[in-house]
Parts: sequence; structure tokens; C-alpha cells
Amino acid sequence: MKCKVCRDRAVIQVRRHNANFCAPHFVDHIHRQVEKTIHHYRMFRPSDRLVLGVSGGKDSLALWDILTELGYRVDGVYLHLGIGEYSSDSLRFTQEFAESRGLDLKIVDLPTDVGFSIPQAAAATARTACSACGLSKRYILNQVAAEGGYDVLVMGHNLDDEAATLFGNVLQWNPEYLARQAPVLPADDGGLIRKVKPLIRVAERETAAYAVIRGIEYEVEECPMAAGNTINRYKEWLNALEEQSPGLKANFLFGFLDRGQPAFASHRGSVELAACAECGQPTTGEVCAFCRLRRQTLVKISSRAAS
Ligand code: Q46
Ligand code: ZN
Ligand code: ZN
Repeated sequence: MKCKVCRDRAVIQVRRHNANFCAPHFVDHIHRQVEKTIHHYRMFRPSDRLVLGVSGGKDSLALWDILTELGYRVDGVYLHLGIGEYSSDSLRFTQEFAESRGLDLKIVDLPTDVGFSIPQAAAATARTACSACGLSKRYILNQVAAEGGYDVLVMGHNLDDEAATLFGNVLQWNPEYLARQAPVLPADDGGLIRKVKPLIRVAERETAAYAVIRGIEYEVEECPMAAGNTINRYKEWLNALEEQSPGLKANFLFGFLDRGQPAFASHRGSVELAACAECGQPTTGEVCAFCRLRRQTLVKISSRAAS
């Protein structure tokens, strides 16, 4: 197996690009894929203030490395979810990465700063752990970006994440979700910060290979709350199809973004947003979903403590 660029020994095969790469040319290839995505979707300009949501996993740390190597100055924000060793290890990997490269990292500790952990929220409400987690991440990362005066919130979703989410949205034919599934979610007057996903052309196995080649240490253990997560199941199904037809996942996602999504455009922004009565962040109801989650969880925790 030879590198497509230099004919040296290749270390990775990327079947959907019909190419093999040696380590340095694979790194170049990934950088080009991300740069192309940033330009194609006009995600941000070098003068924009960028903050990246980092989890300690391979995708967000690889993306932090890629953007830094491409010359962008990006700060990081880590949300501690209170999921035992998984959270403490993820935090350690994130801090070590940031320190080793002199990058600015903000940490929000959900149990200490807000008063509850994700397992407590899942136990106190009708939400699954992943639903409570997703809601908390969207809320807190947006809040940190807004309060920090950032122009853009950068997220590390990869090709597999986006294709699996699209698959789920298609199975439900949910027009609002399909309209909002985009590489760029624009800012709005209500306080939502522009959100972008520069890693969507890079598959999960490629971010893992990139992290190994670049010597990035990341949390390899899966979150213990992930069991039964439907997105993971969709990823397995799509991987089985990709195995038979290389490029299928990318065609599915980018075909939708180029040709399918315009059909759902009228569903974008069809809901009126107003300021949450408790926190002031944009919401469709009177009190936002995160404030309701927090209130319900804190009531449950204090009633358990009292009994
Ligand atoms: S961290 Fe959170 Fe994932 Fe754990 S609780 Fe689910 S969503 S599985 S990316
Ligand atoms: Zn090469
Ligand atoms: Zn609120």
C-alpha cells in the first residue's frame, strides 16, 4: 500500500477518496478537508473570535489541533458532566492538551457551578441521560460563548455524527430538525451564537488516526451512559453500508445538504423565540427547557436529601 502523493509506505487507506496516505500526507489531507469545509460554508474569518466545545474525546481535540495548525486562534470550553471517572479523565486529557499547546480553556463544572450532574438529571426527569446531556451542552456552551463575547461557537461533529443524526431525522421525517441540520447555524438576535461544524468531511476513524499520528492523548473509553444510544446504533448500520459502498455516508449527508435541505427551508425559523423568564436565553416557551430541567432536578435532589 503506497501513499498516493509520495509513493512512500502508506499508513491509512481512505476508500471513499480512493486513496492511501503516509502519515505526513494524511495530516495534510485532513487539514485540506477542514479548510475546504470552512471556506465552502463561509464558517468564519480569521478575525472572528472562536470558541470550541471540547469533550476530551478524539474529535474535539483533533479539531482543536487542526484549527491551530491552520493558523486560527481558538479558545476551548469544557463542560464537566459529573459522570464519574469518565468525566474526570476527559477533563484531564483536555487540560493536558490545552496546557501543552498554551491554549486558553474555560471549564464549567455542572455539579459545582449549576448544582446537578447528568446522571442526577436523568434520574429526576423523564429525559434519558443523553437527552439531558445534549440539552445542557447546547445551553451552557452557548451561554459561555455569549458571555465571553465570541463570534462563533465551533463544534467537533464529524461525518459519522452528522450522517447518523440525518438518518434519525429522516426516519422521523421531522421537518424542523431537517431544516436545522446544517454545517452553519446562524446567530440570531435572541442570543444564539453562530454555530459551525468544520469536521463534517472527516470520518470518525480518520479523526482517531489523526489523533494517533499527531500524538494527541484522548479519552478512549466510551461514556458509561451511552448504552442504548440510538445514534450509535445508526452509526453501526451506516458503517455496514459504507463497508459495501465506500462513500455512501458522505453522499447521504452532502447530497442532503446540497439538494435535499432546500425543500425544508421554509421550516427554518418558523418558531418565534422569546427571552426565558428565568435566565433570559432564547426559548420557544416562557421558561426554557434547561431552566425547567435544572428546576426539576434540584427539587428532586433536595427532597431526597430531606427524606
Ligand atoms: S457524553 Fe452525554 Fe454522550 Fe454520555 S451522556 Fe450521552 S450524550 S453518551 S456524546
Ligand atoms: Zn506521502
Ligand atoms: Zn432559561
